[in-house]
Amino acid sequence: MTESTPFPDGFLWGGATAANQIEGAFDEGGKGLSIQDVLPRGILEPRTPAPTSDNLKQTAIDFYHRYADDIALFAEMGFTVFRFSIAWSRIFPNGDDEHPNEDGLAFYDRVLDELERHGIEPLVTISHYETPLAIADRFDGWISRKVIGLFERYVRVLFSRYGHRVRYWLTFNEINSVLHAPFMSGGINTPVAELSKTQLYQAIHHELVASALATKIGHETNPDIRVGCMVLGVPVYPLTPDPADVLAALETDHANLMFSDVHVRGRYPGYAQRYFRDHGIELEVTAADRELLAEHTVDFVSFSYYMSVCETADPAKRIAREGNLMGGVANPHLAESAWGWQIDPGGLRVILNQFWDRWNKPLFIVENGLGAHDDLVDGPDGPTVVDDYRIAYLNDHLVQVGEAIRDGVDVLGYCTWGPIDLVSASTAQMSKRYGFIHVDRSDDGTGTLTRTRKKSFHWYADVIASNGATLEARSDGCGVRSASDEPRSPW
Ligand code: BGP
Repeated sequence: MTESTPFPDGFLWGGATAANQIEGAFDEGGKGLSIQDVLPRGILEPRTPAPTSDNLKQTAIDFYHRYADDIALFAEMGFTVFRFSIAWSRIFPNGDDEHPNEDGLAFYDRVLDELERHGIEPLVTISHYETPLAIADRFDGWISRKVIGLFERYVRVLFSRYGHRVRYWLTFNEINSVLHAPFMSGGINTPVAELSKTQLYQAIHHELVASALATKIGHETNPDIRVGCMVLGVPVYPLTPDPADVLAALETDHANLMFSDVHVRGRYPGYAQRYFRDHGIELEVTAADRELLAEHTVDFVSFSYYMSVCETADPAKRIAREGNLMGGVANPHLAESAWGWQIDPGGLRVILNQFWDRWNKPLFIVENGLGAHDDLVDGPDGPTVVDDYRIAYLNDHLVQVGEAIRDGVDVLGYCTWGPIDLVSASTAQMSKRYGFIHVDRSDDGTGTLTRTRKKSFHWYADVIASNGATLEARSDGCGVRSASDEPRSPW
């Protein structure tokens, strides 16, 4: 850290993606189907019985064939980390195959070669909303304990193949999202209306045990490996100071925090045990499960951050908002994106402090970004997108990361979501764009897939080159004040 920037030397700067949202080549190289192949409209509509050709993810942005050029663009921005996921169905096309698919493994060797060539640290998500479809169809996803064994087989292959060249691993993307999207997040085929709480929490328990098992195998493979959990990070504010609202916010918080509490502390917290008792949830938890959870806790906590939500105990005030899976009650103080996601840079500082105070584990922001409509225009140096709105969003969030670092929070790094335009998870659109790099593809599937640098591309390159010194604390950027104009001090 220097006077001009709070970001420590070695802070990891980069971007994050998921296989199903970028790779395409859905049936190439021996790949099997995944649950994403039957979600052509994202999570908002139910799955289809079989794959349909209107699914943009079948081609996505063709990273499978264009990875070398895309990684070169990331390197041009100065990335020091790139988060991507491995498609489980590329490695085990049917989920329970006896041997892994060598073509699938070789693809990720090539991706890692390219990252190494550019000195970019890989950050690998083992399971990012892309469970092999056969596991959903034959076992009802994570409801079945058998899936722990299938996951173990997959994880052992990944660590033995890549464990000496990948240091940072994440087990399940946004593991707490299974509460809101059981099929996408947990491969659970049973419709939500028929899914009992016991089934849902049994599936969650199996994922938590599988995550601990992956941590164990990672550490045994290579003691330098660092395994993190990955949660949907959402600060929950009471809608009003009414103590009933404060308690409602605490309960929503608990429902989310339980996942990282188990990952970090190695056991179910008291409030979770009470919830299970109060709701007649009886889980099958073996002595071996308990031991795995207790002994193989994570090295760091990673999370996505897009928004905060409000909570209230008053049903009349529950005005729902579209949101990143969690929805939530609208906050009257915040603006929102074109997709109704409320924008709250200060919430990122809040959650960084909350997580640090709670667990004292290094934190990694592995997703943050603005989904927006972009227009390609002619600039002095050729086509571009003048995405000042994206620059403002990212600037203001990064300023808050800096504030949290000044607060003493240990932050390993920051990845924007979708450094290159990709297919949206919730709506399966191309037009919901996050990237620094524009990809010529429309929602109807037309387009040349040409890559074009946006204005934000050059902005992020400067941020990285200066290790954050070029970030600007803007007056409307939320909650950044100098000590002299502090309006009040609680100290
Ligand atoms: C997170 C997912 C990502 C990503 C992001 C943005 O929940 O981990 O896969 O897609 O949200 O969401 P969306 O694509 O729906 O805009």
